[in-house]
Amino acid sequence: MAVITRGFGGRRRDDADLPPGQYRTDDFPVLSAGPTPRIGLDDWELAVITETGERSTWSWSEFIALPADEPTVDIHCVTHWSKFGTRWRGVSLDTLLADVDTAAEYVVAHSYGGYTTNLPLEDLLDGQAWVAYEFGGEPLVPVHGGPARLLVPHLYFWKSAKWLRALELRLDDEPGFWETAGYHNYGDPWREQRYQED
Ligand SMILES: Nc1nc2c(c(=O)[nH]1)N[C@H]1C(S)=C(S)[C@@H](COP(=O)(O)O)O[C@H]1N2
Ligand SMILES: [Mo]
Repeated sequence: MAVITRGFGGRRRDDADLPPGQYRTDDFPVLSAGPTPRIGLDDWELAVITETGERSTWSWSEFIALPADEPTVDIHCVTHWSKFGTRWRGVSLDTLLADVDTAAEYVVAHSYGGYTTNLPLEDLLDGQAWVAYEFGGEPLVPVHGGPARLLVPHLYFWKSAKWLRALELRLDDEPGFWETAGYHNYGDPWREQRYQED
C-alpha cells in the first residue's frame, strides 16, 4: 500500500515535532498484546455505555453513515517510534457522544479480544479523538485495528485501542490493560509519561 504523505505540504519535519526519547520511522509497526480478532462487519457493533447503564449502539452501516473527518496526525508509541503525517478517516468522539447524556469524567475503551485502556473523557472531545476506519485512503486492515479503532494521537499510541467495541463512560477512573501493568495512567508523550513513576 502506498502511503501518500499528503498534508505535509512540503513542510520540512524535524526534531521539533518529535517528543523526547522518540525516533521517527516511516514504517507502520504492529504492536498487539494478543492475536488479531477477526470481526465480520455483520457482527460488528460499537456501543457507548453511560454510568447509568444507558447504551447507544451503532451497526457498521449506521456507523459509517455518520459524518466523518479525515485527520492527518503524528502518532507516538511508548516503544519509542513515532510516525509523522498518518492519514485517517473516522468519526470524531464529539459526533459519537453528541446525544449522550452523561456526568462521567472518565472512559474505558473496550476492544474485541479483551484489551482495555482508560482515558479522561475531556481528552476525547474537542476534535482530539476519532473512531477510525480508514488509513491512507484504504479500509483499516485487521492488524492495525480494523474494522475500527480509537485514534487519540496526542497520547501514547497504546491509548488508541484497536478493534474498538465499546466506550464505557465512568464517574471514576479505572486503569486498563497496560495501565495496570505499570504504564503511565495518562501517557502524554511530550512529558514522556511512559511508566507509572514518570
Ligand atoms: N486492542 C488492542 N489495541 C491496542 C493494542 C493492543 O495490544 N490491543 N496495542 C496498543 C499499542 S501498545 C500500540 S503502540 C498501538 C499499535 O497500533 P498499531 O499496531 O496499529 O501500530 O495499538 C494500541 N492499541
Ligand atoms: Mo505501544
